Amino acid sequence: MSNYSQVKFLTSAAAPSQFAPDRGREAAFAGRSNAGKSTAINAITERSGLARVSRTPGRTQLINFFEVSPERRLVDLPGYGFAKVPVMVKERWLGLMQRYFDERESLVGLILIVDSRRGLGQQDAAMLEWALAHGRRAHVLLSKADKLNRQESVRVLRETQTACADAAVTAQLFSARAHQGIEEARRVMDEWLA
Ligand SMILES: Nc1nc2c(ncn2[C@@H]2O[C@H](COP(=O)(O)OP(=O)(O)O)[C@@H](O)[C@H]2O)c(=O)[nH]1
Ligand SMILES: [Mg+2]
Repeated sequence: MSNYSQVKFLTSAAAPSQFAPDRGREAAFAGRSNAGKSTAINAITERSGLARVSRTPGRTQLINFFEVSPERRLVDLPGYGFAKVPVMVKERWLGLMQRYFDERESLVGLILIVDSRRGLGQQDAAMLEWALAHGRRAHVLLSKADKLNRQESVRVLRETQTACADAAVTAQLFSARAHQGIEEARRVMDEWLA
């Protein structure tokens, strides 16, 4: 059993006043809608229903806080990049993310979920910059790696590592479906939350 299987839902926040108390350490998960973020959180925690896997991307506009142990948290950030989302919703998302990254002292690192078939996009790069701007760590999970053959997966990993080399961002291949890279992701989080 991993450290993460005892994780409990704490609270959902639509505004900074609703954030969980800013104490201890937390790791946040972000990614484009449909990148596989909920599936990754469920695989890492071995809790299939913890983060809802949705077929309607872009719906969640809440920050969800989960407690791993006292003063250790996982944070599920709302997805981005969904074209059909109204401008109002996008602006609200931007405002909420800005406040979270600017003010959150307990945020140690960002786990960024990127669909391995798409690779790192502009908004993904912006998320990484936001995280790193305040001296946090960042680690990229190249998700759905089961959809790529070996040659393709090696190439996307190398491209991502090259793109992130200056910024001290680490990256790995990940597949919830093939149970690939789950231990590697847990080890990164263990280090951040220790
Ligand atoms: N093949 C494959 N599909 C995946 C994997 N992880 C997620 N998916 C699929 O990708 C879609 C979006 O997943 P979800 O976790 O809801 O993405 P989120 O919007 O980023 O939270 C769903 O249809 C999942 O079944 C994976 O490791 N392999
Ligand atoms: Mg989701």
